[in-house]
Amino acid sequence: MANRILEKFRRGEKSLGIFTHMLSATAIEAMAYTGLDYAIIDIEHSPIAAEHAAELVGVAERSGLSALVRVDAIERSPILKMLDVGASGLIVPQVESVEQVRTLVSYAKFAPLGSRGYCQTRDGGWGLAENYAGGMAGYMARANAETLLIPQCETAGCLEHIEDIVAVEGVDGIFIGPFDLSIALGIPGEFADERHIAAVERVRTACERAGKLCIMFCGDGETAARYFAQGFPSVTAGMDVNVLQSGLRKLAGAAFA
Ligand code: 3PY
Ligand code: MG
Repeated sequence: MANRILEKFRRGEKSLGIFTHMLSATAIEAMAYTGLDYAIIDIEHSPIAAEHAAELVGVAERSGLSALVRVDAIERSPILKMLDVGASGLIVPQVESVEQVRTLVSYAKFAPLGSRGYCQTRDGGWGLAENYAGGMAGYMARANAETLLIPQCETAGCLEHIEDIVAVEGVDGIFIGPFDLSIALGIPGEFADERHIAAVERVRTACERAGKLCIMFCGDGETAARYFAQGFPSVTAGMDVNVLQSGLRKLAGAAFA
């Protein structure tokens, strides 16, 4: 399936996604009817592990949503596994330095950009999918261009070096983690604090200047609209569990009113 976030970014259009923590194929299938562009399968902050994530990537892509995976370590194995099962991109948390980002590129991108290990996998239909039309070299070039590698900016180190990090070839964009970033700034949860606002805008500007994607995280649609207006090309608005809770609270509130 086409990478909807990337296609929209290239066309100058905005994309909207959500994290999924629900360990549920049905939840992802339901999301596909709502106007969302992508789901992020969150291995970092949920009990979802690699095998389950592989299933959910397939469900999302078959349902018409692009599937990103947030991995839980800067290590070769989780990076490779999630790319090999066909994720449209990876979000990598807790990045601190340019060196770590170069290591990530080496795991996630094929030569000549990196040294991603090669095998025929689900990502290319085990050699039979349309992304193999140009043979092995064509597949590798296409994977490098179409699969997103997106470090998170949510540590003091990443913020300090953001302009250098976003300039690394093979980095396709940055995902801002406002919660951890606020902790790193010593102002937990204070998103209206001018230091937090300045940090977020610094990351957005660095991405814009580098011509790369910048994804902001927030908790609801109204805040997402404000970030779109600020110039973010993509916003991830909350988690499926929270949306379910708020819908059910509203329902219960109305029922017992
Ligand atoms: C953060 O806000 O720290 C995130 O990682 C968003 O999930
Ligand atoms: Mg975080």
